[in-house]
Amino acid sequence: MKRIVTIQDISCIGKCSLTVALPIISAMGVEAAVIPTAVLSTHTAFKGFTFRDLTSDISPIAEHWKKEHLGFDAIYTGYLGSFEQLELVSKFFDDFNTDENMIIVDPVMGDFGKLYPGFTQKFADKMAELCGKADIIVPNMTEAAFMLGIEYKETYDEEYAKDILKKLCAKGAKKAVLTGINYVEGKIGVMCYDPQKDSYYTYFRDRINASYHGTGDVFASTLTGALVKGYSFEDSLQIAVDYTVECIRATCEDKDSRWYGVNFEETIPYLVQRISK
Ligand code: PXL
Repeated sequence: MKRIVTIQDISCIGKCSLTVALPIISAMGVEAAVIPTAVLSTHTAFKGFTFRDLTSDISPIAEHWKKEHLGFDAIYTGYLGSFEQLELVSKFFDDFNTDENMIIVDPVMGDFGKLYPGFTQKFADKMAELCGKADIIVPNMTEAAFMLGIEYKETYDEEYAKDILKKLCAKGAKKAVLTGINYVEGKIGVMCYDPQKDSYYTYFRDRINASYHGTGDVFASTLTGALVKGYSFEDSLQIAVDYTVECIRATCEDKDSRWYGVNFEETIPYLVQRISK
């Protein structure tokens, strides 16, 4: 069985980060190993959340794994809460990256032009350095703008998105995927750039007029799972976008849905069926 290690926080309530990554990766038939970087009572969109930092556990966990000669088919990082964590994760990449496995970095830092609480421009600069070590990065436009140190644009065209992707890859990532791309009227999707082939790939779906927390985590977890399962990059992107759309649709249709995350649970059968074709 393939194995992914995912490094991010556990928000006890909030349907994001590890509470999303674990079930999705498992449902895809891939072992999910974790390094929880912090325990929060909720994600940071709630007021008054608690935050227990687990930075000091990262190195001992990694050292133990090295002793046991444990390895991973993919290393997937999400929300990271401090400069020290960025450093330790960078070291983790050095220790556990091989010619066979891949590193996927979701530089979780913000959305809609704003950074989440606690993040700064300096942090975005350091996150950009971590992204430089990745095989694939999956920022949204907000995260991309901060990592490039440019102004966030609410509206943009295809050329602008292409330029952003090129600039992101110039910082070292082997491929970049921009999520939540919306320059086509009524559509939303992803645009990717492969600098080795100098080629772009886009995949759009009809836009659903709703926005929920945790969709980036659903997307990145599914993408990583599909890649590890052996799907091509393009097919993996389609699977990840389609499942994310399915989760958003189910959330909109559910009158009892929670405001703080998507209904990825009742849509797991869709994902399982989708990858068993
Ligand atoms: O969904 C991304 C995410 C992950 N972890 C924490 C968050 C967020 C987004 O707000 O607050 C703690």
